[in-house]
Amino acid sequence: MALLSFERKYRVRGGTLVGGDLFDFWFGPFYVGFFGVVGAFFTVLGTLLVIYGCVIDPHRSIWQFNIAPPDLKYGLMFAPLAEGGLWQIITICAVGSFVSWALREVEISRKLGMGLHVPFAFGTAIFAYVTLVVIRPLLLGAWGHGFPYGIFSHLDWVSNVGYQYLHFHYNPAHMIAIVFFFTTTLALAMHGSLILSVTNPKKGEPVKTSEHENVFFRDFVGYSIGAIGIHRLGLFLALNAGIWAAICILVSGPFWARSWVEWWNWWLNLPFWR
Ligand code: UQ2
Repeated sequence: MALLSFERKYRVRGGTLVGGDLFDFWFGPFYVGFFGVVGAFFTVLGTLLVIYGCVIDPHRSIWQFNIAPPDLKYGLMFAPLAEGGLWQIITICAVGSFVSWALREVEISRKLGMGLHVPFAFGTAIFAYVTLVVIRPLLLGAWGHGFPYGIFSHLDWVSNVGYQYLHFHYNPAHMIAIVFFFTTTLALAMHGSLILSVTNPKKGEPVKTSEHENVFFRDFVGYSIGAIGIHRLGLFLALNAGIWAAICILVSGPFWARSWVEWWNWWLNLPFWR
């Protein structure tokens, strides 16, 4: 894709976190930077190892390929390559790749004198993944508690771990996470549809303004959160979806090892029912 004429103006030097101006250059439209190089290394190595893992797991359809974490007996040690070691190296590559991507976002934001909201938001998604495959397995004492890399296999893992706690939907942090996921889609549907509606007037009429956006919602629900407000709300909702998703699986096992249905006994045991 061709570089737009005004884009060159924003190709400013500096803002790097490491390496000074060693990797401070662009490859076509893409900023490289130290973390572009490190990220590319982990991405290429990780992808090749996933392909290798699929090749040594023969006679299966693409849906059934599986790169499993080590058996629980290996605890927190390195496992042989074909017995979960591959999963361990792929996990290191994935975390290295995601974190590099986030830090490259930081460098670009610093170059442009912007806030760090974008890398911060992506960091929340990384936190949710790291919680699943690093923090929770560490707290439970075995890498075998990580989830397997495969289409069906990771679905089976989610189902099995859910039933391990009898009924995962009774997990209060899971409930909160779901509410944030749903509210995020509500907010984006409201915002996306509102913006498209004001920018698509009848033929010959001018595009409507933010006044129309405010008035619509004041007429409709008696309140408008505002043009910046809806974006603050959206970021808040989306970050909380990821944060509570991480919390709900983190507490399952390390902090509550029984049925999530039982957890609600505190409600039945309140003194005023007696
Ligand atoms: C709004 C506004 C926007 C919007 C939207 C609203 C002009 C262009 C969608 C309306 C948002 C409200 C009423 C808050 C909804 C609350 C939740 C928890 C979903 O006022 O300002 O900017 O896009």
